[in-house]
Amino acid sequence: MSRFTRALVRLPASTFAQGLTEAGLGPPDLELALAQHAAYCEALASAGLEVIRLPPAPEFPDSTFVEDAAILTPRGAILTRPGAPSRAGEVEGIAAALSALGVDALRLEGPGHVDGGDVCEAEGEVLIGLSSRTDPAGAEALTRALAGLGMPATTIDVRGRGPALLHLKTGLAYVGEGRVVVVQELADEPALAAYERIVVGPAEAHAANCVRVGDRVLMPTGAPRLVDALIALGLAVQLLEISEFRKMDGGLSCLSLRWPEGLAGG
Ligand code: CIR
Repeated sequence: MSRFTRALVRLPASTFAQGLTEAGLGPPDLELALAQHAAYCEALASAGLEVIRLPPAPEFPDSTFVEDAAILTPRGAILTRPGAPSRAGEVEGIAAALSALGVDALRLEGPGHVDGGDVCEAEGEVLIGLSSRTDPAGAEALTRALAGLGMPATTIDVRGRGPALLHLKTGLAYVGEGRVVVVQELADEPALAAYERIVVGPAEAHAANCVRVGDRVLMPTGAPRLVDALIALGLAVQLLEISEFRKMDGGLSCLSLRWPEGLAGG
């Protein structure tokens, strides 16, 4: 499992409420979103990461969800081709930020689409979700690009696996030591057979999008059973309130691009 040295984030913009969402949880409060984002950044910093904050990009309402625009691996970075047309333009800003930080990212070839939220680096392999955003052509292009970096990939189809799975990582997180947190819909996925699966029930499904950073797992509030399960495994848990991001279909992982040790510029 990669250790992370830095995290790249982008502050929510004034247009945040105009982003894509199917959550049906009502409009987000920007002031509260900014406060929750600040707490998220503090949690990353207290886990030992250098946090690099990009300014808001109001022309892209969803641009605070930086994870979807690039994939950072210990062997190199890859820019995505987001599946939602309104988000395609986010990639250039992330490319420029990465370049300024010493990372020359590869570009995916071909017509396919990939969102970073569908890409999960686990133990020695990269899991790629096929979703409403990442299509087979995109997954194939990404698999080729990862192979060029010496990283094998496995594809998991999350389409039709529960209405809430926007991305693979909406329902799955790699938390280290060969363990994944998964929603029930992915619990019996053959591609995950080699992993110890920590299954979250429907009432806590939102917490399957959690993030292991350093010695702790960052997790959204409202999932006490999962907290107990992780603590029982010897993991430390830090809870964060991300209600305003959930209103826009976002989770904890989407809010940062985490820099694996070994990646240039780290
Ligand atoms: C979108 O629909 O693209 C944004 N409103 C939410 C993106 C969340 N990103 C992620 O799960 N990786």
